[in-house]
Amino acid sequence: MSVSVRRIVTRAAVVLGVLGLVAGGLLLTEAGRRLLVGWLDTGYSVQGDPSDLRPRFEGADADRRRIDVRLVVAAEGFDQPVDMQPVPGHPELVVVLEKKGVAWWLDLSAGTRGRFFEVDALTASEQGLLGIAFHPDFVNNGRFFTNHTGDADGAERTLVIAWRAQQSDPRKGEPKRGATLLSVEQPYPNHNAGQLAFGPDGKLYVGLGDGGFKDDPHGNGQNPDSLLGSMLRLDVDGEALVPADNPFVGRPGHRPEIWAYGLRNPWRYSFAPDGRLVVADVGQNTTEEVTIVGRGENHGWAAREGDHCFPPGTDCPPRPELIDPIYTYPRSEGQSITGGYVYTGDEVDALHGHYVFGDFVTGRLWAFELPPAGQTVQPDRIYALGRFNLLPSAFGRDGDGRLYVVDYGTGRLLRIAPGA
Ligand SMILES: [Ca+2]
Repeated sequence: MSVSVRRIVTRAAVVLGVLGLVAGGLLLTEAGRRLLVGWLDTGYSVQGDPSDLRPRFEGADADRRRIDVRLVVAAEGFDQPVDMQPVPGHPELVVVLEKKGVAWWLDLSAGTRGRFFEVDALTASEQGLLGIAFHPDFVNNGRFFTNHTGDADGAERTLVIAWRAQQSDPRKGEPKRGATLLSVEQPYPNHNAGQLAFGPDGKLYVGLGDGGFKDDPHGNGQNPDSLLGSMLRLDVDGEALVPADNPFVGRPGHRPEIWAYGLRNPWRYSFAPDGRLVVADVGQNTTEEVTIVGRGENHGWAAREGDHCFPPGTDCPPRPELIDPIYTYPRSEGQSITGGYVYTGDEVDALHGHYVFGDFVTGRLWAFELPPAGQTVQPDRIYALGRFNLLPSAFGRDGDGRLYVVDYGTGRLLRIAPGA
């Protein structure tokens, strides 16, 4: 090899090496950034023109059966909205939460809105004002509950607060903040979950993620002595916060608040009309999942991610006691599942009785009928609604059961309407 050729080869190797380092660094940075700050604060923005609301059917969706819908802008101008809940007793009213700590009432018929209340929320990463649930008897007692991350006793905590509205109407005056029902220290700013939901049993279900950061470093998912990585069940009406019939009451090494555990980040969940608790659990490396959560169950994280061994590629012993999801999807389809609701409205006939959900990162929406107990969703039973130019942080319902996508990216509420 001549000197000049050797020089060229050496230079080429150096250039390739530098390029490799740069590429590796970017990958590391991107991966690290996602894991450190979480999806809600990654600077993710809507891909494509947000005014174009036509669905696209790409990748696996191209071969799926479709349900023909269109998205109709029902409201806009919210700042990083993360939850939308109907106000009991007022079919035209919903409450919309902004991550930074502001709750708005919105009259969907009149198009009017106003500030309902505020909390002093931490807002880094996946922190914020993240969930609200109205008491099943809100029309008589004005009670509701919020979930936010705040600073208490010098620590970052998930706080579940009891409130009482005036005259059971968010439009009439400031609600009164009451007791702190739950205060759980958060080791990292991500994986706080955030939803609150009342079950058909009248109990309040509080999902908690594993606490962060990645790989569940404290082993919270598989530790029933930690509230993190669990679904909690609380009694907001009785003398005691913990229902006597919770599965782990009186069992040593288990927190009695826990209904089920082994969850990574149950960001959004809901109760189906048949009473089953449908949880969308956000994955880490390979798999997003929908799972039905029952009493006393272990859902596997971080021994499993979805229905695979974790870490990926490892061999893990069979553990029949771990509950597998009913549906999973891979990274090629999305990176952060947003759970929705079983559709009970009569606006979109084809969606009736289908669980509608989506992916925060890719803006894809899907639907399926919940399978019978113990069964999974068959591949030919998943319907594509399409991929849209939005970041669905949540789904919401109005008083008539119509369904909305909460778009974190542009601050819009988009009603799912029949296709044109
Ligand atoms: Ca956390």
